[in-house]
Amino acid sequence: MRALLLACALAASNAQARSFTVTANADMTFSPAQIEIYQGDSIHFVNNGGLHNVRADDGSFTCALDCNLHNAPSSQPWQVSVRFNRLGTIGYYCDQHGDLTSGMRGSVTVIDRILVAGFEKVFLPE
Ligand SMILES: [Cu+2]
Repeated sequence: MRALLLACALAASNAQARSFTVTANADMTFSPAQIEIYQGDSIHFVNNGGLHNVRADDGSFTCALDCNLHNAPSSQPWQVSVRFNRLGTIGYYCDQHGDLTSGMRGSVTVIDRILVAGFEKVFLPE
């Protein structure tokens, strides 16, 4: 019963989460290079061509074929999903073509959906 309740709670919280695609490209860019999402949303990183991976500036994730042992730059058509729960802007780069300050870089800005204009209007009674 407890497991069932937990499963329902997770399903409910995931229902509103969204997923956005960011591609790693043959011209050594990420696109979109900057993206703003809500807390709990996911980024689906997709290798669109070239030898790439994604490494967070703060070390919170490093992914390619997976976000675990197979995270070195790979030219295979890998795809991974990373969920963002911490607020703020987190930069990331490709180990092969970028670093902490330059080259093949991107960033994800995670905002609290409660701060989004109009949110209260939708969910609170008039
Ligand atoms: Cu790369």
